[in-house]
Amino acid sequence: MELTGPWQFRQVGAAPDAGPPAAGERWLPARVPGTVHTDLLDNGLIPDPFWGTNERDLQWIGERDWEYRSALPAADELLAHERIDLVFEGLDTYASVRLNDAPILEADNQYRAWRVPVKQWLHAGENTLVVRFRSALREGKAAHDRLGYDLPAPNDTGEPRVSMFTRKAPYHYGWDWGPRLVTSGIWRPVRLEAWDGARLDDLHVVTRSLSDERAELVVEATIEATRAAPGTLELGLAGSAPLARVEAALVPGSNVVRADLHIDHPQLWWPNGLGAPHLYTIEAALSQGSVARAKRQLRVGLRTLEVEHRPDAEGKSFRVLINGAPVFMKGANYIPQDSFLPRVNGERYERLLRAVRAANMNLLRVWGGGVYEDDRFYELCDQLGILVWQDFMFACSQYPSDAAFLDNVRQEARQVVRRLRNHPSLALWAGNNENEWAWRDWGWQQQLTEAQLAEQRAGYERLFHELLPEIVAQEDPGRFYTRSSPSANDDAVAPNQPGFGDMHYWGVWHSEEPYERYADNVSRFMSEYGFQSFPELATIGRFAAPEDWQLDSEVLRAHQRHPRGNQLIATYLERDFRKPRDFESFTYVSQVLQATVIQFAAEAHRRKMGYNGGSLYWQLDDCWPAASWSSIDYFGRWKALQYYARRFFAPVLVSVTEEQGRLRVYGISDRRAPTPARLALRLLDFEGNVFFEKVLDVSLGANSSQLQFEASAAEVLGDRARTRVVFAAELFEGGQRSSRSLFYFAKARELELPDPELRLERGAARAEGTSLELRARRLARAVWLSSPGSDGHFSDNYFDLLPGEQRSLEYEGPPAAQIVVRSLLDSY
Ligand code: BMA
Repeated sequence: MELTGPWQFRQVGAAPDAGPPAAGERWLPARVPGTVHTDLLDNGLIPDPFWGTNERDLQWIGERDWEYRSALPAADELLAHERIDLVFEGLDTYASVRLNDAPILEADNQYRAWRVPVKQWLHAGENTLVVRFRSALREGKAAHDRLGYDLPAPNDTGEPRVSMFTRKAPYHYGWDWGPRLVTSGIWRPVRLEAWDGARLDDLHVVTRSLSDERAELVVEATIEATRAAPGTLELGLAGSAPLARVEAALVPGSNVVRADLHIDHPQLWWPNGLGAPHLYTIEAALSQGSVARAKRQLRVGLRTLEVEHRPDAEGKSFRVLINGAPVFMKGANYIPQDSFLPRVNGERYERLLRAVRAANMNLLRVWGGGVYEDDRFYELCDQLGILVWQDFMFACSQYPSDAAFLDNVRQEARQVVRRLRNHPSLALWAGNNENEWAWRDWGWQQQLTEAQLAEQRAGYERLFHELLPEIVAQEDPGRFYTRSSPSANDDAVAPNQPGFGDMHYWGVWHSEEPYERYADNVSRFMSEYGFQSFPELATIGRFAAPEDWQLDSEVLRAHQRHPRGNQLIATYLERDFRKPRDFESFTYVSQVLQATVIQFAAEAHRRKMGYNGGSLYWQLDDCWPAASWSSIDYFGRWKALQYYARRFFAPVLVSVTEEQGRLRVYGISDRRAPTPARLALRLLDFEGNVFFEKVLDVSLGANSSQLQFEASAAEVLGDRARTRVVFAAELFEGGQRSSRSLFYFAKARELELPDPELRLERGAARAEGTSLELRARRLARAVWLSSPGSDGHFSDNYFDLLPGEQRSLEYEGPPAAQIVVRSLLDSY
């Protein structure tokens, strides 16, 4: 029985310190799952925290204590059960729970679930459940004072920084892409579970061996029993005869029952792009005598997955092998989709993960500054063939390591590993985000005394080199654990050292290096690199009034959390593009710039496949509407980068470079078998005159990047001006174009772009949308379709059209929407 309410909430204790009109101690309607912030918002007591600079005035919420209550009706029928458990899937964070005034639980970890047997406190009729939250900021401050010195956490915008003391999403305390909104509340579902005799606590499915002929599985069931009695566990595949039946003599408490299963001629699970992500549904039924006790369904995928991370001639590898063969990982870093997590519903998960699949990605990294995601997230990843690199939730901070803290983390890790280990999408565990690198290179050690240093170093090792890998080895044996990202997992090798393990490369952006440097900074797995942009006006309009639509307005600055963000965008923009004529043009060019830069990096990474095992840009999504590194904004709108990603992560890619005067064309394929293709090369001017043409029959090697054509750039160009021509390389398979690269010999700002004379024709409007035909008379750079005032999605956007080219598109949105088409020429 899920306890959805009605719930009420109130602030605890008066709020003597001035500040805004506090909610007072009145009981008000609340939502569970929910947060205090969203409940205050729903009651009209605070303005939208994302609007304008409102965030600043709402800091008091995180400093107060809050209380939730609900009446819990208990019918005789419920009370007749032998056991009644109250289960909280998540409490944010320091919570004292009372049932009919009896203290039943003290919680102190947002990431843990809590199960409390409550039958003894329940009575017939109405029961009162009260959850009181103490301010995480005050609790953190007390822990800070007990430690007696500051721990580094550069993204925490508080004073002092206390986020590391609380097992709560680090990004709630502020980040360089997100606001500081320190929530509390019952953030995941609460339920009552009534049962008798025995219940299925957990199922763990392990693939023992896998071949085309046969899959051998072991299912390990954890069963909680109330008394000594026999139990029967039956396992089968949905819709077919049982595969195994085990009789067990259950003892009171926890029991582990094992069963072997096999599946003949199994269908394998493949990540996106390589095959279907086939799932089997395993059904488990627990009974005692003729009484059914519990039933559970579990969807499993059969695949082998290995992370190869071993010393070699070039350093230390880092690549993923699936079903025996290396697979290049293409994807992005994922952050929580909202500052207020319970707002992320199934539809938002589905929309985002479908966009990930559409962009030809096969892996997301669930970054360590957020949360272990909802089950829904991993289920969708299983279904869509998206692998998950799962960080433990530690990021860019030094953490305490006292016994209580470590014990809390141990419980958290055990729970989360058990919860996620059955997902075929789960690829690997990582201890933390950037803590190893930060400890070494960010000046943290200089902030500490000798004694503090020794204490912190030992604590770090205890947590990330011992505790977490031990839990993974016990609960999820065989799954790869890397102690940090980036890391070479070797004390003698610095994290981020080229050639050794994964790399976060931030020379471009943070160090202002030209983006061409991406090509010289490819390591064994590129787990982070990124570049910011602004969202489109429709999104900006949701947090700023038109009079604030300028870069230096207070509101725009409040929605740019990287201290030098706007300046960096401007610096890079000037290097490559002409000065945008107005604010909207600026937002558009910022997106084209971001997409151009990240495409350059991702192609360089893919050209080095084999040596390099993957490319994950920073970052996929946003937790609020703002300027950031994301490719999809808070409202789900695709930025230019998301469209570009679909092209640069395509299974087959043609990539063109000019290096030391040599023009090189690479054919890149992720396919499992060699692919015959036709490579068509042309040099043309912006009017469509062709000066060079060549067609080659090529074979794209399986899972490889190969040089397919090379010539002197000067020879190809002849006497044509670099600013007036484009080199088009296209790959065709069976007459169908699978990839195209348009290579320009000059920066966008130097190109002498003619008026493309874009012509848009609309087909008949249908309920789902409208077909469009777009034609360019001359070359059109970065064509941008938009539908001001109505929120539609274009099947493709932000693309170049060659002279005379026509493109069919679909517009999904209101049939009567106005559609505007522009190109780079219109931006200056
Ligand atoms: C990386 C991430 C984040 C951060 C991003 C942009 O290092 O791990 O901490 O948001 O850079 O600065």
